Parts: sequence; C-alpha cells; structure tokens
Amino acid sequence: GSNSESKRGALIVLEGLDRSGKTSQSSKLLTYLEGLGHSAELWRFPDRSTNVGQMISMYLSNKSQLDDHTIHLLFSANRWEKRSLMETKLKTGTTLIVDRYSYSGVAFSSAKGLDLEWCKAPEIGLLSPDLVLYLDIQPEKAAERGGYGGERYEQLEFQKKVAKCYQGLHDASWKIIDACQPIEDIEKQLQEIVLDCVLTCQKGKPLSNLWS
Ligand code: Z5A
Repeated sequence: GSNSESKRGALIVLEGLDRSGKTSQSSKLLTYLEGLGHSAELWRFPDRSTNVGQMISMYLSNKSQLDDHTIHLLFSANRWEKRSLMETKLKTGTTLIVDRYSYSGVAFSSAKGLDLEWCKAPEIGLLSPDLVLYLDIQPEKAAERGGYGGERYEQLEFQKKVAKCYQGLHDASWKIIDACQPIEDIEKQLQEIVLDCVLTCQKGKPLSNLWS
C-alpha cells in the first residue's frame, strides 16, 4: 500500500557448504543494500552470543559432547529465541541477510542419519525465507579453499553427505548459484536477485511460516 509502515523488509538466507562463500557474500550484500538506502542487517546462525549459542559453540569446537538429537534441538532453539525479533525487524522495514538457517539445521542433522521429518519438525513455525541463495560448490573444491579448521563438521566425507541432504530441501524460494565463479561475478548475480526480492516484499508479499 501507500503507507510506508506497511513496507516490510525481506528475509534472505544464504546457504551452502562450509567455505562456499556465504560469509563473504553476505557482507557484500549488506553493503550493497545499505548503499541503496535500504535498512538492512546481517544475521548468522548459529548465533553464538546467546546462552544456547554458547552451548552450540562448545559442541562445534569439540569442547563438549552432545547426543545428535540434543544438538539438533539446540540449533533449532537458537533460531526460536530470535524469531520474535526477526518478525519485528521485518515488519518495521528492515531486510535481514541471514548466513545459514533451518536448511543447515536439517541438512547437517539428516546427514548424520537422523530422520528427515523429525529434523524438520522443530523448524515448523519459524519464519519462511523470501529467498534462499544456495552457494553451490563441490565438496572437494570447497576443501581446496583451505581454512578447514578443527571444527566438528569440517571433514570432506561428511560435507559430501551434507551436500546430498541439501539437494532434497530445494523449493521455489531457492536460487542455486555457481559458487566457483569469481567472487565479483557472484556478487553481481546476487545483487540483482536480492534487489528484486526486496522490492517484491515492499510491495506487500505476505510473511509466511516454515514449511509451507
Ligand atoms: N550448523 C548445523 O549443524 N545446524 C544448524 O542449524 C546451523 C549450522 C545453523 C557452523 O557454521 C557449523 O554449524 C556449520 C554448520 C553447522 N558447520 N560446517 N561445516 P558457521 O557458519 O560458523 O561456519 P561456516 O558456515 O562453515 O562458515 P565459513 O567456514 O566461514 O564458510 P563460508 O562463510 O561459506 O565461506 P567464506 O568465509 O565466505 O569463504 C571461505 C574462504 O573461501 C575464504 O578464504 C574466501 O576468501 C574464499 N572464497 C569465497 N568465495 C570464493 C570464490 N568465489 N572463489 C574463491 N575463493 C572464495
């Protein structure tokens, strides 16, 4: 409508394997949107700043052991604790660029062998992204980028399983981007798609919940 209060922000998620370039591209997108005068913020999951986030961080750095189901639910809880703030931000016109979201939650846990529907269940009712940018890279190529540290999931064989699990999660909100192109080429491609999404949301596309 013409009322500026009704212009909501867009929920834009970046997904992909470790080293696919999510972090680099998220910050470039933020700079781009802010440069155009849009209100935008960069978020990431896990959000390691909360109490739940600290438990997740300990687990990822191998400082604690947790049952696979338990850590799955903690990742989900970490998104739930940010849900109402997320909704407020979007409704008051701020676009959120989010580095990893529920798809990471489901892909990484189901790659361990947990039941897919069980993995999706705690994500139901979280906000549904308006756009998912999947940075597509072969696990071998990602590993070559280096910087695989000591974190729990940073192993080639496991990343291959995660890549397969991601493939089962694509829906209409996904755009698959070839993450092996030069950084600047990917940046240009993402800018176009993201701006289009931001404008569509401003025109009144309703918010919805996962998984619908
Ligand atoms: N996890 C989960 O299990 N359940 C959940 O619900 C959630 C997450 C939310 C922590 O994530 C782990 O938690 C993660 C999934 C799991 N485990 N893994 N794997 P994290 O976000 O803290 O860590 P990460 O996603 O693995 O981030 P990252 O390692 O920082 O990767 P990235 O953000 O995708 O890539 P980058 O930092 O932008 O780039 C990596 C390097 O590649 C860097 O040197 C760049 O300069 C280079 N790069 C980037 N783009 C290019 C191109 N186009 N060409 C060449 N080189 C490039």
